Amino acid sequence: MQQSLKTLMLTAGLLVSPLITASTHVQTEALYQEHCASCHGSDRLGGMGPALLPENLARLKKNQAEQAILTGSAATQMPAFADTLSAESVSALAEFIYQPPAKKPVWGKAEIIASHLLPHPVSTLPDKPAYDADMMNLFLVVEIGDHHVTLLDGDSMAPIHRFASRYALHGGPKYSPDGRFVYFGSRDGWITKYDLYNLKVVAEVRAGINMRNIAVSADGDHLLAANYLPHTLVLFDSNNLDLLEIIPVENDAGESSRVSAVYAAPPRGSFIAALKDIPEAWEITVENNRARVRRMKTDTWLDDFFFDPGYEHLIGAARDGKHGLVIDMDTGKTIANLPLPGMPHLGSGITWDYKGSRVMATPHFRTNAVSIIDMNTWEVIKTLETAGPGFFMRSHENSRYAWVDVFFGPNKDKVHVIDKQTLEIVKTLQPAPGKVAAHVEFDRYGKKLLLSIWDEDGAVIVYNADTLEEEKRIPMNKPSGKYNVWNKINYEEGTSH
Ligand code: DHE
Repeated sequence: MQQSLKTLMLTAGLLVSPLITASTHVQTEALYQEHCASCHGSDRLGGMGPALLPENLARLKKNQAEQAILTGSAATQMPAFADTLSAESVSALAEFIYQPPAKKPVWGKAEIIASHLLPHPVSTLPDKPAYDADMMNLFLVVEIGDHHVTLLDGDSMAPIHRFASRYALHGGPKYSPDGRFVYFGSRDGWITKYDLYNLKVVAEVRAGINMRNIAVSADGDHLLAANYLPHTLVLFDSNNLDLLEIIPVENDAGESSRVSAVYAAPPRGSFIAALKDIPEAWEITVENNRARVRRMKTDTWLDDFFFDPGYEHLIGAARDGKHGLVIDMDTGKTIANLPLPGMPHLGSGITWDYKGSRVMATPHFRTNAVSIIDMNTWEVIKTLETAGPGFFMRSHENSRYAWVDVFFGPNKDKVHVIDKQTLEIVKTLQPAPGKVAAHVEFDRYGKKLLLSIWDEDGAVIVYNADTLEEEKRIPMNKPSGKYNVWNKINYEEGTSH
């Protein structure tokens, strides 16, 4: 957003002006209602702008919130208030939005149904692609810098289309089994169903106030949303996102829990949910559009999940960050305890064949390490030292390499390439010094891959997966995840599911 000279001088403290100043809570609330409520909702639950509640703002520092109020937010409708509000009012407003609301926010059946939008119902759309491309080798790139998504042709690596998304998408978008539709989830609870044939939004619905992620059933018929706020799982018919059921998440004693994440378990025809505040993992099956919950009590609170390819075992990260538990999905019993000391990020784990055995590898949030685990013996067979804690790991069945980023710390601009047969780091790349390089996704053949330069002035870099040479840079606004249709719908072993 362009800043006026006056705005710049006010921000720099070079100009003093008789601006509106709020000195009491009541005045601040009045300021909020006057200047913010039209976009962010009078109850702060969000509207055209994001929700302004403490849970939803956990990832935004207060000084960043103040800056956004003063100067606006680039590439959004958020205007600058430096010409209207005094520094004290800006601080008071920032303080105000981090306070819990006086009345506990409600997001139940009525709110969900009222939020439902159907701009282009499936039945009104032609069922042929409106453009020429290998529909199985498309990539979606989520650009979190200005909340957009770019559709890339995976053969030519050229952008086909770019469209606005809901605010702050998080988690992997999920494709329908035929790859035609994609479902996005936003941290504010919005689910968007998008038609890749016609480049149109089919339906949208808001499942919660603060949502973690969504999962689509293996048959494509149902979608389940995992919420932090309220403590619910919400089941939808995936066709037009009609609400089917709200599942309250609580234990036998009636204590409720946030849902950390929900996953589809295709071979079991079920969903698995990780609960944040109750030591239980839930398996949910849907019959006649009704959810049936099977509870597995666990020895401790488990957060981040990974599954073996047959979904016979669940591997969960213990909340203390010091180990992982392997749970037999049929008996619900813990069968192994893995020493994973640095808060493993199991959600981005991958598997491959190593000397006749299936191994899984996971980076860690708190340790400079990648752990490689034999999935038959459940032993850690190698701990690779990395240049810092990592976030995402990726490979492809046809590639001899696995890629892991160094997301945190002074080496955040580096990416390691691991040889899957020697289990050694064979190359470390630093494609854009000073800028985070993270999250890789391969094309359907495992021949090329995309890496994000995670910056507003960033890019997606195309590499040759064999020579590891850079082929192309496509400028993008803070690209985060990339998702290849073929890899995702075929549950490719090197990608997230
Ligand atoms: Fe994520 C996936 C949890 C912070 C970007 N993240 C996931 C998933 C979970 C998760 C459970 C798998 C869901 C799925 O794909 O359906 N993420 C968490 C956290 O608990 C954590 C650490 C804290 C939080 O505030 O939520 C967290 N995540 C982040 C970020 O800070 C990232 C880097 C930037 C952002 O957009 O918020 C981030 N998470 C991602 C991405 C995926 C993801 C890009 C999808 C990865 C994939 O390849 O599928």
